Amino acid sequence: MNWRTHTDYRVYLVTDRDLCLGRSLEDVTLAAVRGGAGAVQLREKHASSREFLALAKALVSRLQPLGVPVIVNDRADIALAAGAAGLHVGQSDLPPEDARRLMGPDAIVGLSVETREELLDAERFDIDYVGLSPIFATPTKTDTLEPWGLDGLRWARAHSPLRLVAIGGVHGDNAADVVEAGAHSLAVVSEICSSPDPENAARRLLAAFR
Ligand code: TZP
Ligand code: MG
Repeated sequence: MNWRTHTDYRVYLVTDRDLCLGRSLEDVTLAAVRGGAGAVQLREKHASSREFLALAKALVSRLQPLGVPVIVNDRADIALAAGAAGLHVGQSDLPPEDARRLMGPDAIVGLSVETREELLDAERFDIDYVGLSPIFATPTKTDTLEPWGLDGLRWARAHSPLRLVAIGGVHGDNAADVVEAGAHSLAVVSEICSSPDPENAARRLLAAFR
């Protein structure tokens, strides 16, 4: 499986176990994949390394045989040890060139960008996508800069050749507007993790592309 050429990013689930309403991450993630999520980022802000690795290995063994890459947030060591398909880094994490060197030429590497300058600068890296963060203000992550908004997203699409992953405040009812403004991918936490029906939540997001 060549993850860099075959991944379907249209619905990109970013996990938060605290928002899963008591259900297991595996159950929520598998339901999302049944609904059409084509990429999953494992994002753990409080887990120990051991716990993070165990979660990553579990998701890799369940998802990657289905053709869905597991992209680990921030931790190249966990991504490599788990055999994950990729790594996602932010502006204060491992620099993208080091992330690429560690992960190798075939891994997915994604980068968060919060400003127009960071977006334009990202073109010099060998990365698979940029996460435009945040599109809208969201209670899920509050330590963010000014939201891009739909106008900022349109500007990004007009000024960057990179694959644009829209994240932050994306929900079923605004998904079509976000796609229309230029997003190649809808990345969501709460819309899927906190949905009573994660499968249907993913399906509804996917429908925004038609
Ligand atoms: N990065 C930028 S916004 C965000 C992350 C991880 C949280 C998105 O969460 P939600 O619930 O989809 O708004
Ligand atoms: Mg980070």
